[in-house]
Amino acid sequence: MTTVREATLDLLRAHGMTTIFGNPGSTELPMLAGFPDDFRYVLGLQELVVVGIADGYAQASRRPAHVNLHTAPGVGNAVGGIFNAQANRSPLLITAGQQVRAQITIEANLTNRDATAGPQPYVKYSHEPTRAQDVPSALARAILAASLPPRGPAFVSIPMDDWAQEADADRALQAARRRVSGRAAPDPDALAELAGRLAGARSPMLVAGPEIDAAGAWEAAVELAVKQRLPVWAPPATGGSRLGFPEDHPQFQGVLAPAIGPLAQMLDGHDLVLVVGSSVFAYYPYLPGPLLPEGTSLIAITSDPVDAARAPMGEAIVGDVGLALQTLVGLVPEAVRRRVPDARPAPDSAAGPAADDGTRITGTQAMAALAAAWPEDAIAVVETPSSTLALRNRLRISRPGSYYFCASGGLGFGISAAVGVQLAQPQRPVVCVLGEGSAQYGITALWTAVAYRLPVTFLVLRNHEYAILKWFSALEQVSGAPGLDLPGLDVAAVARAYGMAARQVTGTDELTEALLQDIAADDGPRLIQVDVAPGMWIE
Ligand SMILES: Cc1ncc(C[n+]2csc(CCOP(=O)(O)OP(=O)(O)O)c2C)c(N)n1
Repeated sequence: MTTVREATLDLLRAHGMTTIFGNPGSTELPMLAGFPDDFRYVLGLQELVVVGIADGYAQASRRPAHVNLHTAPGVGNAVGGIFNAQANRSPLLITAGQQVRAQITIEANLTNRDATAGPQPYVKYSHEPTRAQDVPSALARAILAASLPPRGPAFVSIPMDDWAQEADADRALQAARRRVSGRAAPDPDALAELAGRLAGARSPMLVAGPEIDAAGAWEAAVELAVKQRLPVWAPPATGGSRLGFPEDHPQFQGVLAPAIGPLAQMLDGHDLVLVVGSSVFAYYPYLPGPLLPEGTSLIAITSDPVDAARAPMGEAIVGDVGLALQTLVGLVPEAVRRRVPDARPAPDSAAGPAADDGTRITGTQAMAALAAAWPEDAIAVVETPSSTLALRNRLRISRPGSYYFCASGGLGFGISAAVGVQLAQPQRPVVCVLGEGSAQYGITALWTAVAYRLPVTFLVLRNHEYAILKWFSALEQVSGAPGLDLPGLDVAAVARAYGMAARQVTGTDELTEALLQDIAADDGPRLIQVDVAPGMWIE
């Protein structure tokens, strides 16, 4: 007899999903019993972190990842991470344990009441099979739903007595064999019309979004920009989970402002704005103004029909952004008369004046030190709110798959995702840049980095406050808000308690030296903490 558990393991093998990211409880033990040798279990110590690790792994491997959660309280802890994963378009199969079927109606302890409602509305599919025999089919559907564009998490709740039941062998086999391709080509007529409009535009520009990276389409984006002499912008950093274009390219102009009024001003003078692989737009905060300048048209290409319908302005073409870019490159003529925009000036290597008392550097100086130590093949995982723009400007990342940021703004992503990215990309150095406040939300993932000897370098910028919230306070004309200071947090000490080599450094020279050493080391994770002055660091 084939059990539901055996059929499920075969299904996961058929999808190459032999890594399970989890935090176990009693309701998951029957699934994990006699854990097979060809599977790997990656333990996270709290569910937000488990989802974040899987999110990083799924993005950096471009493959669906399996998260296994404890019943109701585990799913509850995970919801922030699930929210992040849907914004990041991470394909996650999320399973959770449940009471035995005979005790669900009487709501015995640990019953996950209305289990399918828990992760809503952030999952693409949420189901608790009505029969044990349907578990493999439900999981197959969840894997396919998660993997189809727009990618995202899908959830299945599984009563703990289902695993030992006899599977429906035929259904399970058919479920394991299913494959669905989701790379849909955009309407060729719409692309042909767009190519004509691009060619005829006086001053078109390209906004290159995160989906280009997820689709492996950097090359086509560069070809289109070069052939059409387009100035290229990144969408607002708020939604920029990945980079869609080399930021050291001479045609790259910078990152768009995140608010309605200032963003529209940056589009001024362009008659056609082509947005590829980005939502239109991840606005925050609210600074009103017209959505588009007079005389500017906007056309977005996205694989997400919901995003296409939701956008507040412009036209949209739905389809795979890689296929769209390749087709457009073939259709558009070489633009000859258009002026190629000037490259952005290189950042000042002196990185500006020192901060006040000599013991603290600026965020800009910290990012300049990071740039000085940056190996070309390194990957940045970023959760440093007041220094994100300085990081982008200083690193000017030139390779695809080298930048991960949480598109939803939910904290707890950084440390966890860095662990997942390093698991997916063991050959590349991973550097995780954190604010000391942000670090606390995913802090237990430091333990996972130690336990699995993952050579991530964590850089903590400590400014003793929630600097970005003070910046927002000024913007929102709020004064006297409590809870914005963080005196005395020592992330290096916490890291040491988790068994990680960690040190405090002072000044840019010490910081650069420490980064060079720790990024080169490959015997496990290291953490460097440096004191920075509070402020918003952009240059
Ligand atoms: C889960 C979650 N809780 C709260 C917030 C609100 N929040 C946004 S930025 C921030 C402060 C981050 O502080 P820190 O990492 O020290 O960075 P800094 O602003 O000082 O650069 C907070 C609390 C959030 N984004 N996500």
